[in-house]
Amino acid sequence: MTVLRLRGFEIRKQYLNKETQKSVLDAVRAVAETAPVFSPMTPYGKPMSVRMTSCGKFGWFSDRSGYRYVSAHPNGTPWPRIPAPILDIWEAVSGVTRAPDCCLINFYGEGARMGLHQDKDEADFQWPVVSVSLGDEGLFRIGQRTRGGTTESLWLQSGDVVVMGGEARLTHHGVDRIKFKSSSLLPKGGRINLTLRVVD
Ligand SMILES: O=C(O)CCC(=O)C(=O)O
Ligand SMILES: [Mn+2]
Repeated sequence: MTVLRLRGFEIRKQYLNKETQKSVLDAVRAVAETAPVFSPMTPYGKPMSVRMTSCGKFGWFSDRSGYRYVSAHPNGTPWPRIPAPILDIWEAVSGVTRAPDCCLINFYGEGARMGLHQDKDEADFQWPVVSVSLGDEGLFRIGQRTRGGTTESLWLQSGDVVVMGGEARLTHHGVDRIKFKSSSLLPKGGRINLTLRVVD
């Protein structure tokens, strides 16, 4: 395992071994059984290309009224608990003692992407966001705290864990594209990214 630092992002390459990736994947599948993935509508009225669901006290949601955290899935059921194998990763790398209260699960199928954005719907930016990548490689782009300016990109692979904290907590980031079927973890292809957050 190597640790890269890019604009304050701490990138732990190959942090999760294959076996752990599989147990995290099983945990994600169990969450998606109670809380199925859906395509959130952007406030601009276009569905996002990334499909999402969440677990924890809060889940991320978006529609015409904007981006926000909500305490139930759009189908009305409370979000499932964050499974232990996912909490273990936060405990090991976040550097904080408070537990996360949201794990956003993003599923990128072929052609899905996520534009440059800041994670800024949480109450307190002293808490880091921890990101876990599974499945196909994704081209992760890192910008600046303010909009515009230069960016740097790197490929995130299955098992990579990124800690976005400190000076990097409000840095713009996004996923330009995935290399569909570049990993064998998901037999049908696709990329899963988990972000663990402290919301309230
Ligand atoms: O998919 C990724 O690597 C990043 C996801 C992300 O930035 C988010 O969900 O806010
Ligand atoms: Mn983000």
